[in-house]
Amino acid sequence: MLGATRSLLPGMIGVWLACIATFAQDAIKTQPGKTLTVGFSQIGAESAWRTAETESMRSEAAKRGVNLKFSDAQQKQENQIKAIRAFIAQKVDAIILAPVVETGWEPVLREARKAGIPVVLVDRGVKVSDESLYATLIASDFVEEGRLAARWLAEKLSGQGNIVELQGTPGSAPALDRKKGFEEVLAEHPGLKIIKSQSGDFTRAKGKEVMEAFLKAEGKNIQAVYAHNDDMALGAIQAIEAAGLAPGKDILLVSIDGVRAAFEAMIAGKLNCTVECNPLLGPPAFDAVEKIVAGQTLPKWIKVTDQVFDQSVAPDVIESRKY
Ligand code: GYE
Repeated sequence: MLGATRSLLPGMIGVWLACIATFAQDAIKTQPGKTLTVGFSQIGAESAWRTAETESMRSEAAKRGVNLKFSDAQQKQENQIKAIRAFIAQKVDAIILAPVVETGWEPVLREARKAGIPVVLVDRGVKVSDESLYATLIASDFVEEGRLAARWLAEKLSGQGNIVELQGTPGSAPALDRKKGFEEVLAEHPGLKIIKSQSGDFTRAKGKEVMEAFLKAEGKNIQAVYAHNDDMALGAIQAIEAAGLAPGKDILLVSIDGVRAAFEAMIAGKLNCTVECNPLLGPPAFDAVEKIVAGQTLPKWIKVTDQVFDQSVAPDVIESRKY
């Protein structure tokens, strides 16, 4: 038995040496100073928020001399999976992924890991059984954003009123979490009720369409709109005006993102409040990529902090807004 182990030893040492050589090669591949090639799988261009995020990624990559491979998935997970596979085939140094929905990523993330390519998640999270499948997530706390919106509305309505909800893309982290946080606070206010709730897919056009249907069904029964993003609130404003009602007065509106158009709508008195969600993720995303390729381990969630803005502060802050 002992003899057999002894005779295996030289072979095992050979395997160890081969492993060390592979690790060393990986280290050479990602040495500082070398131009990094990074694949970015973006969801699409559904909102002003997302356009700002894309722009932040592109300009930060250019600033740092990163060779950025950009892919727009037109809101489809299958396109994102294809893009990730293409990035793996091209042997990029890292992949940045803004995942459209939370589930269904495990197989492709395993493929990236097998190829030794780190994945940085930006803006939306994923549900996976093994968190080591991604290096870090850089995103806001969407549950907290939902709570902030609900607290603002509860105070404004003195705890009484019917709310309609425009949800984001079904199955996406911001839609699920913004609903969850909002409902959590609503549970403390029995006089506040969500009487209708439907997805407007984070777009202005769908927000308008769904709000038209809500107004048809409920009319003056609606005291407030909670929209999971500004674009849908802006669409809802159009529907409310078309129905002969005054947005911001007859029906209050609170939404999330804090894009420039939301500040303009607040100044015009049509939107009441926006909870900021910062899309300028280029700098933290490339900081993360650079640290990971240099061998550092990052926290699993790098939290982006946000604040609440309502009509009373909008005129003073609009000029300082960066997106
Ligand atoms: O709020 C919305 C969008 O994932 C945080 O996606 C992002 C959301 C953002 O299109 O406008």
